[in-house]
Amino acid sequence: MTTYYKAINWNAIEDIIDKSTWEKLTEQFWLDTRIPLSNDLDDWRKLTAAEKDLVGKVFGGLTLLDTMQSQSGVEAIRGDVRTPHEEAVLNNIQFMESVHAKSYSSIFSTLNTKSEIDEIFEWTNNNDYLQKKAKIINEIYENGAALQKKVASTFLETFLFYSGFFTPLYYLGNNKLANVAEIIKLIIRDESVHGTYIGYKFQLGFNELSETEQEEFRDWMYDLLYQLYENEEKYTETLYDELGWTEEVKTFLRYNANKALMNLGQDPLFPDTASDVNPIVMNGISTGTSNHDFFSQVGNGYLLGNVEAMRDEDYLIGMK
Ligand code: MN3
Ligand code: MN3
Repeated sequence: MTTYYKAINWNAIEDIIDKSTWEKLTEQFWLDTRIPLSNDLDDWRKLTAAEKDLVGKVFGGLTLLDTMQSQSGVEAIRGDVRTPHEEAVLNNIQFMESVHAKSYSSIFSTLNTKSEIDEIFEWTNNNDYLQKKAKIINEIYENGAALQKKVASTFLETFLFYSGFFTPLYYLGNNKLANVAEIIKLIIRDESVHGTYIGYKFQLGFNELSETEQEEFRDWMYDLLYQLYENEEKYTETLYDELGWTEEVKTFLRYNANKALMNLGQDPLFPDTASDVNPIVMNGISTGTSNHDFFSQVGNGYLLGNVEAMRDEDYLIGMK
């Protein structure tokens, strides 16, 4: 038997979502080094010790999650691609996960001393709730079926990050730490595309299951989400009780858990909607760079799906 090695042909697209996602992701490429973080130092000095401690811990937790996505998260779903273009999109996603993980270190090196940074990483690498969420997700990445891995990835991207994102968005809404928040908004913009894309690929596979299989899978998926949510509640309490923000953060978590289910084409689990979330935080999400909701402008359909097929004329425009 001869093995044929196949060259990727971007002129024979099997799934237009691969192409439009590639274009979206490359268009919104960014690097942490281009954000003037030191402009936030005046704001930083005015925060209380408890607030500074919170900021360090939420970014420590986010660093752990983005590290995981850049290392095992993308690798876990790479083996199950449906098209060669999907793998190219995953390459982009994986690199950006490394940019995300690195960007928190840029924030630390601007705001914190060397010994504070060491303490943050020590805390992150030993916090029970953080370690538990990393373990739950990673075990699915290692041992789960193809569709289960995509669910784990989408839950992480569209839900588990938000206990951490709440803090910088809250400060942004209060006109504080604007450059730190700019980085977070760029990350959220990326995660929004990642969650939608992987959720879309999930739906293609899910729709191929029989009704009984779908029902069984749904039970597993909702159990997992609830297990993660319970852990997230405890994590939120340890972080936010001291400042009295816990209940607001939990509302934000439930709202984002529903968005994760929406990305997977499923019904919401919680009654919370955008109007229940602290408007200061929603405002932080929707201003400036951020395009957080650009996929949901058309309900739970995909704006990506509205992309018009390219015609021959489109390719000729730039050549005239
Ligand atoms: Mn990321
Ligand atoms: Mn991501």
